[in-house]
Parts: sequence; C-alpha cells; structure tokens
Amino acid sequence: MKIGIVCYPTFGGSGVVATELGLELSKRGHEIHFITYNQPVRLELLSNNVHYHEVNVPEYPLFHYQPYELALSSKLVDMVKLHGIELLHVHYAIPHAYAGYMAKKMLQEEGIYVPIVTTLHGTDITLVGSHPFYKPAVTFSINKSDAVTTVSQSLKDDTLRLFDIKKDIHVVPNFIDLDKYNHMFTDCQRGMMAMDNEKIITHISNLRKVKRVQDVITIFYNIQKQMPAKLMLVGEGPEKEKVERQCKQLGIFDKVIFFGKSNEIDKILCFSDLFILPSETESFGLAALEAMASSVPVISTNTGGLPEVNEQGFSGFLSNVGDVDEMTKNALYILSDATRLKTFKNNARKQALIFDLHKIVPKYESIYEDTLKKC
Ligand code: GMT
Repeated sequence: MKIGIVCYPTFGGSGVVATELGLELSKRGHEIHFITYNQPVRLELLSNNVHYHEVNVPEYPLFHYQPYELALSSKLVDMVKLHGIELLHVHYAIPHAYAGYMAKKMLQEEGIYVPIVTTLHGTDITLVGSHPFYKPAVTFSINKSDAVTTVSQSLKDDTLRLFDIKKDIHVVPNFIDLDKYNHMFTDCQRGMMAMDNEKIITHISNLRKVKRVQDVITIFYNIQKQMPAKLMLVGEGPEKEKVERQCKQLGIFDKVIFFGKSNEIDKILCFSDLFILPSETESFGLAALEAMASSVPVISTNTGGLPEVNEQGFSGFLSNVGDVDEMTKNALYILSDATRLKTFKNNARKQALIFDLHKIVPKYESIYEDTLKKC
C-alpha cells in the first residue's frame, strides 16, 4: 500500500509511534510518505520506501496565527495526487484529522477517494480536544474519519465519555521494537554515570505539568536518603526550571543528571535500574514501555492506560496520583534486594513482549485493508 502518515515530528509519544509505525510498515513492503512540518526526530534514514514531504507555512504579517491546517491539507492533496497515496493515517486529532478531512473532500471533487484513519493519542482527547474551543471540530473530524483507533482501552472510554462519537473505535496499543532495546549483549557504559554501588533512577518526559516531575524529585529524594543513587532526568519542558530549583533546595542537585532532549533513550535506559512515571494522566505511557523493553521496572501512577501497560507487582507498581510515600516505599522494595531487583527487571522485559511491534503493526495493516475495501 501507499500510505501517507501525518504526525507531529517532535519527541512526543504520538510522533514517535507514528514514525516507528511508518518505518516498520516500510520494512513490510509498504511505501510510506511522512507529511509534516519537520523531519520526524526518529526518522534518520530515508529510503526508496520512506519519503518525507515538508509542509511549509509562509509567514504573512496579516496573520496573527499562521494557517497550518490549510497548508497541511493543500500539501496532502498535492502529495496524494503526485505519489498515488491510497490512504492517509493521521496521528493526533488536532488539527490532523481536520486537515485530513478537508484534503479528502478536495480530492473527492476531482474524483479521487482517499480514506482517513485517525489515531487518537491522549492529550488530543483528555487535555486539549475536550476544551470547548476545540470540541465541535474534534468531534466532527473523529466522526468523519473512515476508521478511528485509540492507543488504549482507557483512551477509548475517555473518548466515548467526552465526545458524541458515532464511529466504532478500535483499540490498537502502542508497540515497541524489542530488538532495539535488547541489551543482553551490550556494554551499557554504566560506569560513566554512577558508581558501582549507586542505583540509577530514570524519568523521561516532556517535563510538562501533567507529568508531575516534582513528584519524581520527591521520590528520588526519599530513595537517596536510604541508599546511594543517581537520577537521570531526560527531556525538556516548562517544568524544568522549577524542578532544578527543587533539586537545589533539597541539596541533591549533584545527584541529578539533566540530559535534555535525547535521541539515545535506549542507551540511557540500558544502565537504569528503575523508571518513575507519576503522571496525572497518561493514555498509554510509551516511555514506561520503552523502559520495560530495556528491562527496567516501572513505578507509575494507576491513571488512564497505565494499568494496561505496567502490571502491578510484576513489572513494577502502580499508585494513586500524588501518593509519593507509597511510590517511595515500592521503589525501595524493588531496589533494596539484588535478587528481587533482578526478578523485576526480567519481568519488565517479559511484560514488554506483549507489545512487540510484530504483533501490533499487523493490526494497523488489517484496519487499512478493511478501510480500503469499504471505499
Ligand atoms: O505525553 C505527552 O504529553 C505527549 C503525548 C503526545 O501526544 O505525543 O503523549 C501521548 O501519546 C503517547 C503515544 O501514544 C502516549 O504514550 C502518552 O501516554 C500520551 N500522553 C498523555 O496521555 C498525557
């Protein structure tokens, strides 16, 4: 199939999933066209089967807001016609599902039919999409999609609760390339980061309020009082300065390594002992899955789709949002005994096998085939 993929090209989970999906589909013989405003961060290699088309939005002083949806829908029309793209898979409803629908309508005028598959990722539903300013347009574009998927059952439930949806929603969980995170034969260069007796705790996110990064710091502060430890904080975002100040105030600044944005998540996870994800809400928690695939147990909240990813007492532990005491207790329980830590590490990897990309990507292929058959 010739498939157009529309996504955010940034470090966010939706862009990462869209990029990994496109790359895997290309390996399975499909021709993939990424259409977005920058080359997706995880898209390093373009090949015969993988193309990238940039959406340009020229600045014009009259516009207070530049009309990205307009530029995107025009680009979609042009690329569908130029490359014979058969189907558009848009990731993140806002504004991609809307732009996809406009492109589809413009193409129909010329007798070309291109179905739209929309994947909802989380904040497009729970935080942004349900805002009254966007809700009518988001409801419309979901209902007008030819197929709709969510990355967890929890996000499907949220979508049906928050919007008046008349379409079937397929749950297709996020997936992971297990080979990329198999560190069995890798030298993790742990010595560069910490002493042998120090435990390495990791948190990776866009450091937004929803991630509750201050809880990460509190939990780490409690852990390092009980055992030697270092914290790896990966990502950039609006909470960073607050978190830096918190580390200074607690006197643990020298025990926290701020990595900023990184394309080497697998290398960082390779030397990690424990991953902390205390989010307020999380439709899936791709970062937790990446940790588990690297054999890193997860201390998370029990919100949204996290219970579908992290298994209580097996791959880690789940607690109520904000319950930093329980999260500390569980972290210490895992870390304080070498045999127990090893068991949790093995279990984390086993749990990640459920989300093997070879099992999940065919689900998207069959949705594409069914959607094309219905046209
Ligand atoms: O987590 C974020 O804030 C980024 C956001 C995104 O849209 O990229 O992530 C969402 O989509 C990911 C991929 O499907 C999910 O793993 C994240 O759980 C989800 N984030 C939230 O629901 C807060």
